[in-house]
Amino acid sequence: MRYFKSVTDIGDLHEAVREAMEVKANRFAYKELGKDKTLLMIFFNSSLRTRLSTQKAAMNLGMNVIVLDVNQGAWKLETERGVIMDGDKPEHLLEAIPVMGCYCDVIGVRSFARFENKRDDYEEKIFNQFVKYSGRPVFAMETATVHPLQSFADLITIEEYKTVERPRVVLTWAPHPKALPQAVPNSFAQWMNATDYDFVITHPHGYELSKEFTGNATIEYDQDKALQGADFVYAKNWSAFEDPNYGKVLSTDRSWTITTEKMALTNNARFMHCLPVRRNMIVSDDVIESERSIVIPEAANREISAQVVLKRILEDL
Ligand code: AN0
Ligand code: CP
Repeated sequence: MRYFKSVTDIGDLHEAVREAMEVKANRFAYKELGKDKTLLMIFFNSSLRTRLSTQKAAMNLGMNVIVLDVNQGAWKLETERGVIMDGDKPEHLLEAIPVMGCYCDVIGVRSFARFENKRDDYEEKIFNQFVKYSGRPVFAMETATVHPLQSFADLITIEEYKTVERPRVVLTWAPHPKALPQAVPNSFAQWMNATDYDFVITHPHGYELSKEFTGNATIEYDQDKALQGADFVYAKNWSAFEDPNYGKVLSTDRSWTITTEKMALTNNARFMHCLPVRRNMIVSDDVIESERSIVIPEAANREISAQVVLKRILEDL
């Protein structure tokens, strides 16, 4: 594998999950694979899980790891071509990227949607410049539009916890005070559509996601109806995608918060969230602390999804 961004980059999902289980059962089996190879992780945005789990995965494979927080300690980067650089940004991404490529063998990039220009976000301007100019394999650690390491971990988790062959998986919007990217729900929809699960998305009017990711998934505007019979409830906030509201918060309606009453509508569902989560906005204390909540094993599987991706990249170096 040279790039990891879309569900199609991972190929057959049954095979990917099988490999994930194998890695999970023996995570040090491939510690020679990454010997003398360096992973560079570049963060334009904050992270707890992605940072720790991806570094751990790389160490399991015997790799060296360098982490760069672009906004803390590195030069501020200009990302637009043609700008007269007389402002507060001393370095251009077009030099910085090939320089970064000199010091590593594999690059992971986290660069969220900026909500300044929808076209730039959805054309993945930043991620694609790393692909084009670094000369290295590049994988997404949440880009402007997708978070595939999260979705892969989510898939592994559902496979581990499902009790029926074809579970009903409900992705529900939930309220949040600040505008969040669509990357997590976009990827989740893309990956769920690639399975044979019964997949439903529920959100208030105005929160429609890009068809590029939701495809033919069922959209149900009535959350209570959507939750009926659910085996997994996957909560997430996202900001509006459709123009003219791109990147805006249209509602903080707390009747969409996942509570014990909402979970009672389901088929004794498991509760999932990628984390970080704002309690009593997205989900009540009771639900996230309940025995049906699997947010911690879900986060633990981030190490596994990252390790499968890094393993495949190393195998093809
Ligand atoms: C980010 C988001 O919603 O995309 C990262 C989630 C993994 N969340 C926040 O910024 C709170
Ligand atoms: N779920 C996730 O990606 O968390 P972080 O933003 O903490 O990395």
